[in-house]
Amino acid sequence: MTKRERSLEELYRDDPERADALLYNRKTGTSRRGFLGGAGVAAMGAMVGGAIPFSQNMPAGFVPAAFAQTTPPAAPEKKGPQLLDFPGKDKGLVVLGDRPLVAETPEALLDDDTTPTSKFFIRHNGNPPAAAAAPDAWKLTIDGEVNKPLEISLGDLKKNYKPQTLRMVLECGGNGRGFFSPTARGNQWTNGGAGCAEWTGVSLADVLKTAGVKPSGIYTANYGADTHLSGDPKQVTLSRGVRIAKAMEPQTLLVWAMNGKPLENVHGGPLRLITPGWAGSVSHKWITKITLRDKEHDGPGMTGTNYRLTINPMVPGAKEDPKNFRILESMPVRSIITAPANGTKLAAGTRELKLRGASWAGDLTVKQVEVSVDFGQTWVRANLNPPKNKFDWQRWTLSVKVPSDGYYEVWSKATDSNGRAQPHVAANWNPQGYGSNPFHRIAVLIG
Ligand SMILES: Nc1nc2c(c(=O)[nH]1)N[C@H]1C(S)=C(S)[C@@H](COP(=O)(O)O)O[C@H]1N2
Ligand SMILES: [Mo]
Repeated sequence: MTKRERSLEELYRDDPERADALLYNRKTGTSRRGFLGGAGVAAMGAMVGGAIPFSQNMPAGFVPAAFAQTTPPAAPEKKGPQLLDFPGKDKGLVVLGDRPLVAETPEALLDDDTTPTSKFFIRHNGNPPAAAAAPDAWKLTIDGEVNKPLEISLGDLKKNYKPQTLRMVLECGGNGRGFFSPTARGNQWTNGGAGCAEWTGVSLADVLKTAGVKPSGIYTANYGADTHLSGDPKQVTLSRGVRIAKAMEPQTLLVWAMNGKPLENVHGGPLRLITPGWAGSVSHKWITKITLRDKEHDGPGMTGTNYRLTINPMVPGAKEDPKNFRILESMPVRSIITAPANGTKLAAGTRELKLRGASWAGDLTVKQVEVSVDFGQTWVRANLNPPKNKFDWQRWTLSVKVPSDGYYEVWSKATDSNGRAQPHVAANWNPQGYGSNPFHRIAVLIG
């Protein structure tokens, strides 16, 4: 790669519109409207490492997946992603923050039907408590708008209620945030703030029935044993809740086991809530208390622009109108390509790509997943598995033909059961970057 091409690549990262204009103007010397051609294609090909068979479909201002910034380094001074070093965790997880610890799972590590605990993402907001010495003695309190406040041990939860095991997606509310332009505040997740594990526990609804929720109990408030980063014991790290209807869904579980093993401390063990389909922050870890409230909860994480989407689109950076926000509840539809990995090089002469992936859609199911290898001109429908149970993800597979050696991008796009598809780029910008679910794109080089 020549010096000039390298700096063009840098320009692409910083200012794709200008980089694109440069490439295009080399041929036409005029406006950059239309398609990339001639010298522009050659320069782009040199950057991505091969001829681009479908270059005529590349739109202006397009940043190739080969050097789109998909895993931003946590520390700007470090080149490339910072990898996680944590007992029991895969070394391929990418650290987005170390105080509190936040780590995501690159898409290619989400290739298992059930995400192994070793590959499951981590999102702490405060300091986790010490691992419980006697898990079954862990106590959960239910109080507030109930007839009979209760305190129950984990041991009694296991004994007195009917356990069930469900495979369900847990996804951080900020998943996809890193795709927003301009940058939104918070951890710059790509698609890896999600995983799908087997969770064992009891329905929260069954326990709430014992306590007898009064008609005035319309919202929950969750509290856990982690402490505030400041060290101030009076400050609460995170306290979110949900409308009573979601709390009462049979799949909203008090969980003590993950993938058949006692729930690890890092994932909220010995006891956590899993509120599937909704932003991960309502799946409280190290849970100690659920208070029933007679109004929407207002704990840390519930107010301002926290876990909120805009009602009408806003101009990035404009003054925030509190009336224009609503709480993020169900997560939007998403698909990922889990094989091959982004940047895979295949032998010359390869004419078929064997693809695998996953897709999910919050409270909904996925109706279809489509794949394009020609920058979106044509789409092919993937084979899509049904979910094993409600809130499970749906794995997909597809074999696609390619006409020649060169640089390809594989794009995946899922559509939910209400007919909503993933957008081309992150849409509906909001200050804290929720709801970003653009197509997943990977680069593949043949020859
Ligand atoms: N007590 C407590 N629960 C919590 C959090 C937390 O910081 N403290 N983080 C939440 C967020 S934002 C997410 S995305 C999930 C992450 O769960 P995991 O670390 O097991 O992947 O836990 C949620 N539950
Ligand atoms: Mo999260």
